[in-house]
Parts: sequence; structure tokens; C-alpha cells
Amino acid sequence: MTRTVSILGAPIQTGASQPGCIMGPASLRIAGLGDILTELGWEVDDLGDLSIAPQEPVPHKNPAIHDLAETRAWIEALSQAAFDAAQTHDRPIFIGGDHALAAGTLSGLARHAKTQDRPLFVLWLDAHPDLHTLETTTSGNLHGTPVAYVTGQPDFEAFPPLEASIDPKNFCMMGIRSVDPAERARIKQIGLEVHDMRAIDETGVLAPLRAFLDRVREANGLLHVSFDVDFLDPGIAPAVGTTVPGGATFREAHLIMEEVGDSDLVTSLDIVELNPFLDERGRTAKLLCDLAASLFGRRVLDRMTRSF
Ligand code: 6HN
Ligand code: MN
Ligand code: MN
Ligand code: MN
Repeated sequence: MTRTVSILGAPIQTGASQPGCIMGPASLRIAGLGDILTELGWEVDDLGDLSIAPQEPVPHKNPAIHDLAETRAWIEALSQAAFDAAQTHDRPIFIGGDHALAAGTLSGLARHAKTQDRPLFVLWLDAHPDLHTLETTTSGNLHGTPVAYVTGQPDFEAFPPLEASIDPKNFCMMGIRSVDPAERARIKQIGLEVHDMRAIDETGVLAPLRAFLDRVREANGLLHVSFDVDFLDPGIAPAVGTTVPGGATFREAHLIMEEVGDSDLVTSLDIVELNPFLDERGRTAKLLCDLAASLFGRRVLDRMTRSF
């Protein structure tokens, strides 16, 4: 039976410091995301873009925080939309939009996992762990907070209440190379599995990834992949506001997508932080479409074929 994928755009940029992510969904569609998945044999349902109503400003005791009311409204809308998409499609994709999007998608997907009585696992591909609480963020950019929120850390009274949180032990982070002091302490405290770029230099991506996928399989888990553009090296993916040198290479990123795709464990995907205003002739958007293609089954050769 043909498997279904939904594409939902979420042009949220209130979680970031600079504008541009609002154009992310359009850029990925223009780069051909839907057609690529159709050609790979998926039944593609483009749900269009989500939107929120205008919001009255909401103050917070942390004066650095900006755009709290809008971001909260996005999280609420995305949580319901992700829950619905997971109920109706085999593999929903959420295209951002900044990474505050994941606060919404993960909360909705955790709720969905609960209805299935299965644990939700998350492969977090990012230069950053996005582990600030509303108390610890010094930039006030709320795209730095989704992992703390969905794992049930304190001080999120200003965000929508969570119906289900995600066990921090069910996260696997790769590509991390920019960690703030409060995040460093929290990683230790909650026991997050973080493969920073040094670890990836040492072991490669495959060994830790396979160990994680084994854990997901053994637990009969659902698997969400949250892909932040800044996971990639800025040399191949310039279209992001938070570039950090020394990111994943073209082949490291494809290998992760191919391996996760082959495992057939993945049940949903975020593609976030694409800022087309910073792109060069659409190359970052095109690369992201090719990486999605690898996740959804595009292969150079079939595995059992040997070429001589
Ligand atoms: N992202 N840790 C920094 C901050 O401002 O809190 C960077 C956050 C980046 C968020 O890339 O999704
Ligand atoms: Mn991020
Ligand atoms: Mn990031
Ligand atoms: Mn490939």
C-alpha cells in the first residue's frame, strides 16, 4: 500500500533573532520537496501553511524574552496540528520556520505517542541543544528552548501546559558544537545523550546512530527527526541565522538520513531554521530536499547490488 506523507508549513520566526525563516516553507516548496517525495513513491498531502491570530504582548520576568505571545500561539497551533497529522498520515513533515516550531510538534507528537501507548524518541540534529528554560535564556530567543520545554523542565508556565512530556533518555543529539553554560549543566543533570562534533570526528556518525536506532526498535518506539539547518557545515548550508563553523559534512548528513530511512523507524520530521534571505541561489533549500529524499528512500544503488 502506498504510504502517506503530509507537509505542513509553519512560517514562524518569532523564536529567532533575525527575520527570514517566515520564507522557509515557500523556499522548500519551490525547491521541489513535494515532487521529490512523490517520485519516490509516497502519497504526498500538502496541508499548506499554518497561521496564528494576532496576539497582545505578554510580559515575562526575564526581560530578554521577546515575542512570547506569538511564540506561545504558534506552539499551541502546532501541537494540535502535529497531533492531527500523526493520526492521519504515516510520516508527517513540518517545515519551518525557526526551531521554536519543535516545541509545538514534539508536544503534539508526544500526545500522539501516548494514545498509541508507545514511547517517542527524538533524533536531534543541530549545532545547539536548545535546552534553555525561560529563566536561563540570555538571548531571549525562544528557538533556544524547545528541548527543555518538551522534557518537562521547570519555568515554562508561560508556555502551553504539556499533555505528555518526553523522557530525556529518549533523545539522541548529534552535531552539537555551541552550548551555553546553563545548557551544559542541564545536559549533565538530565542525562541527555549528546554526540558533539568532537565525538563525531572520533567515531563517525554510524556507530552512535545504530546504537540509538537499536534502542528505538527494542522499545517499539516512534521516532521523530528534528533537523536544524545549522547542523550542517555553513560551507554547504549558508541559509541559517545561527551558523557555527565545523558542522556536519554533506556525506555525514546523507549517511544519517539513509541509515534512518533504511531502519524504517522514522515516523515524523521537522526541517527548521532555513532562512532563504541568507541563501545562495537556493542551494541550502535544494540540499535540504535532497537530504529529505535520502530519508524517504532515495538511494544511489540498491543495497544488494554489487557493481564491478
Ligand atoms: N537554534 N543557545 C543560543 C541561544 O540564543 O539560546 C542559540 C540558540 C539557537 C537555537 O539554533 O534553534
Ligand atoms: Mn535548533
Ligand atoms: Mn541550531
Ligand atoms: Mn543520498
